Amino acid sequence: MADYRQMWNDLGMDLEKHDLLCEVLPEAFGDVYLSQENRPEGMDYFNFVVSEIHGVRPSELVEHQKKGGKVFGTFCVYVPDEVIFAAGGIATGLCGGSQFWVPGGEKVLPANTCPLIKASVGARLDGTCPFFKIADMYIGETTCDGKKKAWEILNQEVPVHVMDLPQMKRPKDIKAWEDEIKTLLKVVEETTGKEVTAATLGEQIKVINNKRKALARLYATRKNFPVPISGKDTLVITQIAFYDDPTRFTDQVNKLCDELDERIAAGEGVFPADAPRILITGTPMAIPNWKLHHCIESLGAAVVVEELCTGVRYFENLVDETGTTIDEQISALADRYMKTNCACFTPNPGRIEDILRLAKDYKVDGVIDCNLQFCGLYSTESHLVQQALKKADIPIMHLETDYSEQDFEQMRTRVEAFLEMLQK
Ligand code: BJ8
Repeated sequence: MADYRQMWNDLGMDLEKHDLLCEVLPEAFGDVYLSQENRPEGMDYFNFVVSEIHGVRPSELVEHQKKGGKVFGTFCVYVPDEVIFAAGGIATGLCGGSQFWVPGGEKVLPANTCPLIKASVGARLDGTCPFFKIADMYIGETTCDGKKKAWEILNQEVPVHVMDLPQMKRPKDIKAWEDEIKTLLKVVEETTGKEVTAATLGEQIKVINNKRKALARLYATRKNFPVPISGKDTLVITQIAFYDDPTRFTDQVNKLCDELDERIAAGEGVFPADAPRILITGTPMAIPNWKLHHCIESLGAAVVVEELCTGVRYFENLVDETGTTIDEQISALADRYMKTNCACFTPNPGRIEDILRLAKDYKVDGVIDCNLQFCGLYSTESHLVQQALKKADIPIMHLETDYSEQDFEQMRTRVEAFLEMLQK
């Protein structure tokens, strides 16, 4: 990695502690990613972005701030990036996916809080992630209890604007989300000092839709036999989507897809055509959480699709681009975002319908429903997910895990048994 110490120092980071993270990350990436065979050449860009994760993009964000720009950190796929970019801001995903940050979060949070929240709070309080330090404002949401309370703690460090996400999908709830987006627009305008116009918002709706289209194209390549790209590679690309420059990212994904199209035409893949095909559903996998994918794929099965926020929930459904006024555009944004099916909604039949549809479209052999420990929403919804899949005669296994490596062998044994069962 190039030398970014001056920047980290200027950001007030804990350099000594951060050095420890810089030591382990490349090794983990090497073990999980670079050890794969026959990877597409188009992965080079994404390898580079991960290898310089705390340097390349953070320096761009700092440059943006030097020119008077503002950076907004987000934690959920319901927060519309379009509005932030339209006001001249930059949105960057902040969810923490490493065990490294968990102890820092546990200093202020109950131990029985989900690791995603503990890691996110720990990354900020410990000063070991430049993204958390750079963001001028965090945008929270009222999705789960743990997050709601975490915003109050983080607000002592950095301004947090919380969007009140309705938890049902009646017309009045969609209207309420529209109002929340309008409030966000005002808050962002006040922070950046730039007005959002129908022209800038329309332009950013197109930019983010193009990113969604590129990801949809990438995922569609995985419907093929043999699958031309690993689940691990697709996961890291999706994780990068949360913080990379959207236009550059879209170009790189499309370039990779051109290569994947050639592979498909030549019948080339990364797993044998008869490798078991797995769909993963459950809680999001924030970077650098690659644990389950690594476990499944090192056992010879292919992860071909994810019903996750770091999966299809991030890019399915486009925003209608025909609105010509800000009100029309915000209504289109509310419609699109409220189509996402998170377990924080009640009832949430759309998620089960999505899983069944994806299982069919990607011709999966089995589903692994995996939630992070202490996520009451997804672990409770798992009952209904398992019921529906059993009814549809689709093999399913439920797993609960955290960010540590302690349960890796146990996870491996269970996944192995599940894969054997699929091959009988
Ligand atoms: S849309 S999944 S990103 S809320 S933090 S709910 S794991 S206990 S992340 Fe999420 Fe938005 Fe929904 Fe997606 Fe559970 Fe942990 Fe809460 Fe979590």
